[in-house]
Amino acid sequence: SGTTGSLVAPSLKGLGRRGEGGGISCPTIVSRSQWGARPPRSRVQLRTPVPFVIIHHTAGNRCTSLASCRQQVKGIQNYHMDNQRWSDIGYNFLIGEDGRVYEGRGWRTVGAHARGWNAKSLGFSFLGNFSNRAPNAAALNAAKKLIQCAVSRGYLSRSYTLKGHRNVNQTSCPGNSLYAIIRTWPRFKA
Ligand SMILES: *[C@@H]1O[C@H](CO)[C@@H](O)[C@H](O)[C@H]1NC(C)=O
Ligand SMILES: CC(=O)N[C@H]1CO[C@H](CO)[C@@H](O)[C@@H]1O
Ligand SMILES: [Zn+2]
Repeated sequence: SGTTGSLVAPSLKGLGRRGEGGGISCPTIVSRSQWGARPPRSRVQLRTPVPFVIIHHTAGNRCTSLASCRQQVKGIQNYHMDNQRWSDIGYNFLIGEDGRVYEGRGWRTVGAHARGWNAKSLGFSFLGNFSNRAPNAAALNAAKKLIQCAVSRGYLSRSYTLKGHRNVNQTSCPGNSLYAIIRTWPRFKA
């Protein structure tokens, strides 16, 4: 529709084609400039490859299109920077039910997503509340590809351990329904 077209800048061309991303198994990654990120106040470099990947949910609204996921991600960045007073959006990457991955702090910057674990992990967060409902197949596939992508690009150790946020802190994150799924994935260890 015209409304959607007006929200999609020329630099977003190509994002409609899934499966691109430069690597064998990398999902489509919407860069910070493509979703309209604010610059971070500061950055601490992540020492890679890290041994852990930690899965979260945002516990907010779900999104199933590029336009609605961009709005969600912008809102989360504003909340983390303005209310939490963090230097940037907390997560390394976010995953939408549009099947796309949204770059947060990215591969090379320490996140703010799991206290005590940020410097040794990548934090991936599904956009939505997955307490009573599982993410759709597009989001689950994008997350699995993102993990493979992290290994193939050398940011995540080949012998990595997968965890849910609740495994490292007192929280319901990433929601019961999503947690029940990730605990069946390769290399999960509570
Ligand atoms: C997530 O969903 C559960 C179940 O519907 C609900 O109890 C909880 O309050 C929701 N979380 C937030 C942050 O809205
Ligand atoms: C061990 C650990 O990381 N504990 C933290 C869990 O989260 C609460 C706040 O939600 C912190 O206060 C703890 O330090
Ligand atoms: Zn979490």
